[in-house]
Amino acid sequence: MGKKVKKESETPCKETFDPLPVEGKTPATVVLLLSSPEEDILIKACEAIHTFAEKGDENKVSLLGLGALQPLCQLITHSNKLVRRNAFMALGIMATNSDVKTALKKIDVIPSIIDKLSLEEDTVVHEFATLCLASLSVDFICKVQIFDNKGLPPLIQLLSSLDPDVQKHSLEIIFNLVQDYQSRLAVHGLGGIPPLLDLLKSDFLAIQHLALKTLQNITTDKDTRNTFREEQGFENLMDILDNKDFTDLHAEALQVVANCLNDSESFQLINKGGGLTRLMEFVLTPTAPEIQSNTVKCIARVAQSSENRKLLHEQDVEKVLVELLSVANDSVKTATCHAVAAMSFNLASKDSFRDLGGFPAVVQSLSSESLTLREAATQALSNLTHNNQLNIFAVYEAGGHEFLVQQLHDSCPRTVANAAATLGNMAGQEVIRCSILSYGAIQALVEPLKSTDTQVLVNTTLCLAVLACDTDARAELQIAGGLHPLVNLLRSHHKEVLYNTCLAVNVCASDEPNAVEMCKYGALEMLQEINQSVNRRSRFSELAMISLLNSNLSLKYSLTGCLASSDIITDGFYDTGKAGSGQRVLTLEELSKQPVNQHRPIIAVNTVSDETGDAPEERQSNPSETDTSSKGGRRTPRRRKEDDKQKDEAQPESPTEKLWKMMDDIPLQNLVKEAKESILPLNDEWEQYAALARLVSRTMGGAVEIEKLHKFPWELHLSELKFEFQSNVIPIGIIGKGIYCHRALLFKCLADCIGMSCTLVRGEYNRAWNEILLFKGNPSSNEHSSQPCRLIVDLMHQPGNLLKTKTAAAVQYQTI
Ligand SMILES: *[C@@H]1O[C@H](CO)[C@@H](O)[C@H](O)[C@H]1NC(C)=O
Ligand SMILES: *[C@@H]1O[C@H](CO)[C@@H](O)[C@H](O)[C@H]1NC(C)=O
Ligand SMILES: *[C@@H]1O[C@H](CO)[C@@H](O)[C@H](O)[C@H]1NC(C)=O
Ligand SMILES: *[C@@H]1O[C@H](CO)[C@@H](O)[C@H](O)[C@H]1NC(C)=O
Ligand SMILES: *[C@@H]1O[C@H](CO)[C@@H](O)[C@H](O)[C@H]1NC(C)=O
Ligand SMILES: *[C@@H]1O[C@H](CO)[C@@H](O)[C@H](O)[C@H]1NC(C)=O
Ligand SMILES: CC(=O)N[C@H]1CO[C@H](CO)[C@@H](O)[C@@H]1O
Repeated sequence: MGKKVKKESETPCKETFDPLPVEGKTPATVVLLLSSPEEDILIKACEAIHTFAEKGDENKVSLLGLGALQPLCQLITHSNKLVRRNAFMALGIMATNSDVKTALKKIDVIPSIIDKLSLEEDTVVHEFATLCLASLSVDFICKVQIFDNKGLPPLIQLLSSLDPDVQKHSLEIIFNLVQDYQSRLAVHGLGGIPPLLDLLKSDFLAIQHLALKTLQNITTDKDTRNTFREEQGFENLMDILDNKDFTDLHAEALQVVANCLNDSESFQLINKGGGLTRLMEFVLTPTAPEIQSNTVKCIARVAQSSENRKLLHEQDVEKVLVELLSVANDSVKTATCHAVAAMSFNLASKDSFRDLGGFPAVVQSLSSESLTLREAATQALSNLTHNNQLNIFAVYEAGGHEFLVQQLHDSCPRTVANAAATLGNMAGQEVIRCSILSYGAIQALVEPLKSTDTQVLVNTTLCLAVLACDTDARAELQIAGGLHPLVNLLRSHHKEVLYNTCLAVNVCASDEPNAVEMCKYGALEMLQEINQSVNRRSRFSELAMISLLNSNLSLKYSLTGCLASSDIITDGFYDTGKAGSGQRVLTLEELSKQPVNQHRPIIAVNTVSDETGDAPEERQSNPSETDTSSKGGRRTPRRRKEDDKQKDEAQPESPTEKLWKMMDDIPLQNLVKEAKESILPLNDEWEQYAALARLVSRTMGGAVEIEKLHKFPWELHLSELKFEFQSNVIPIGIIGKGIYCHRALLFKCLADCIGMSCTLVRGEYNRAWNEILLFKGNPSSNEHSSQPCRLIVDLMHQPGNLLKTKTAAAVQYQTI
């Protein structure tokens, strides 16, 4: 404590008197004397107890056991001044013992003690009354009692006592009290600030410390700060900061300054008096790290307001900050990173920081042992790289992205969140994105995706959405098992998390394997649910759902059993039947390579031959390729590999043929041609649909009476085709006998090819149908209303019949 050493409680007995009358008596007898009716005896008994208690804790405890406490608590209110005083001396000393304290709490003594804090009382009474309260005031209940019994006003008065012990004890009580909200707010209103400021000039270091700590607590309140300013609090603090003899107090004084700097008024005040320049000088003079870090805290506080940031920037605060980053103390660096983050709301400051070469030091901090430093450094980087290309490249050049990827494994959620935000900022640049990915960012993001911390989730999902612009990244995410946790986040009820997750799902769905896997985890169902909630639905949830499905109609049909009229079937479409839940929908290539099995065939659509895009006529004119047999419109397609017998030879084809190709479907090409030629010219829409229906029906075995359906040998036919082509995949055009599901698919396929419009809906038990939308009225009547009419196309029983939805006929067509 340097030269100023607090005067420890010297012999408190300021007036001597003869202890003889109780000398030689046992403590038990003395305690009994406390009930004496004679004041002289009481005075002496109290004094003897004080003396005895002062000798040690054992004595205090034994006095407690002898029942000294109760009478003493009464004697402190005795009408005789000397009795009161001596009783307080005894009680004050005893109360420093924790057993006594515990016993004392059970006696309702606090009101009587507070009562004796009035200025009429003797200084000695003040000293021991406050000593007693100081002991008690560490306890929460006692604090409340002191407050409720209006203890603060007399205690604040006693801060100006001439006796340093009274000052110190009162200050201790007040410090304990202001740990709680209500007292913290009360002190300034009770005139506590001026005496506290006076105590900053005390000759006793302990008192100065306590006064600063108390100020530090109470200046968290805005009104208190206003009073503090009005009472020249700043000038007092600056005097301390300017005084080299007070270095021990600087760190605490700076804490108070930091609190006050939350108000722009304080900042103006401190700046007007040249305080800012002084702070900057202060921070650069090599001092204790605690002082440096507290000064930077002041700067960070100042930087909370945009005007202040401008001023700080004009004063080249960035230069100071960059220098501080090289101080070899983690506390200093941490505080500096916080200040940098705060300053980076100022755009010019962000640039200065880069121009001054600040990035390498921040990046270096990422590999520090200190958790808080890493957190602060990632925070600074996240702010500095926000919307700032040059800073992004500066971090990249300093190798920051590699360390940031490592931070994604950090145990501190805020660090992870900040690192993810920074990487997200950086990944917009392709070069950087590739480099980030090369350090395993995708793998590192998988764990954070399972976090329960909202901020982590917000930032990692966004980061993922940016990184997943890269095809390889998406593949990597799948391999790393990231799609499942990502899809799980679709359950989130946090707006931003959900929003970003949808964004990421949307990007990831651009690869079919990913889309398929995400569907497997229930992404579609969840998105459908989200789409039903007004609160949860967003532009991105719809986008995500659409891209999941529309990137792949085969998948959509398989999973949802429904294609809208806007879903246009194209070549490569295939119908695997209804996908079992959790079952992966295999690719057409995979399916066609499977050995022939007993399951229903996969029906594939392919209207083109390999080399040229269309012109089926030309092909048809080549007799070796087409063999249109008459029976049931049955047509034989040309095999892709030209000739069955030369399968082996066909395998090592030219290198340009690496890609697996679908079997050509000449009959389908012919059907498309026929539809175009015979149906499009019809000028009534009803008639067009009916004609198309008849064409489809004719192709697949003609009308079948509902009663004879079970005799219609479509299953045998399909088995034969599978056997004939040694494939589970059957091109739709070669099917000569098909029922609802095959016909509806062909109908949809032809309609889409020639620009007519219909849906395709799968029902149970091989049912499927097409729904069309036509305006009311039929060819025979001229009554056309503007009311559109939903119709089911009969392709089976009375082909060409258009059945109004929900009618008995339609329902019968749709169900068994
Ligand atoms: C009061 O200040 C002390 C440091 O002097 C600090 O440890 C304590 O947490 C503060 N209390 C409150 C409630 O702010
Ligand atoms: C100062 O403001 C910051 C944020 O602006 C806040 O976190 C802090 O608690 C405030 N401090 C005081 C002492 O009011
Ligand atoms: C850094 O400074 C803090 C005070 O701000 C101090 O507590 C700590 O011991 C210092 N660390 C080192 C390594 O010097
Ligand atoms: C990332 O998380 C931090 C909290 O750690 C938050 O302050 C910040 O706004 C987040 N960034 C983005 C881009 O959402
Ligand atoms: C989402 O819901 C809206 C309103 O219910 C609906 O119009 C839209 O078609 C739905 N989107 C998808 C993709 O299902
Ligand atoms: C649809 O998804 C399946 C299953 O992954 C895939 O095999 C097929 O190539 C995709 N087809 C289209 C047209 O997107
Ligand atoms: C744009 C940006 O990232 N702002 C952050 C900068 O740092 C502060 C904390 O100092 C955050 O609260 C901001 O969100």
